[in-house]
Amino acid sequence: MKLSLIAATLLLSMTGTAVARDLSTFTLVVKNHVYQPDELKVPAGTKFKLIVRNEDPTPEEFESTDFNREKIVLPNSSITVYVGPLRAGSYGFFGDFHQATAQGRLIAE
Ligand SMILES: [Cu+2]
Repeated sequence: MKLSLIAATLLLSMTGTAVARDLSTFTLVVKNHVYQPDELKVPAGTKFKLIVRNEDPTPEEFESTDFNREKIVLPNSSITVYVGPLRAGSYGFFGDFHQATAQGRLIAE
């Protein structure tokens, strides 16, 4: 990814942190290069917190073009991303380093 994108992502993360305290939190786990769950229900119309934990011995990159996030998850580590508010609908995400298997969706409702 481009440096400007990294900067923008960092900025988004930081502005997210200020209001993070009361947000609903959801967790995704990457294991064997597969997201568990691969379909996650989230609330529409409100911001929420997503924790992505990588239980593989290799790095992954949590990425979504649908809700515009991209963040490296080191082996045996977690990241936090702030998402939303989303309109009701289905939003794909994937693991950029293992796209053949690491695919999932957020279902906002
Ligand atoms: Cu990427």
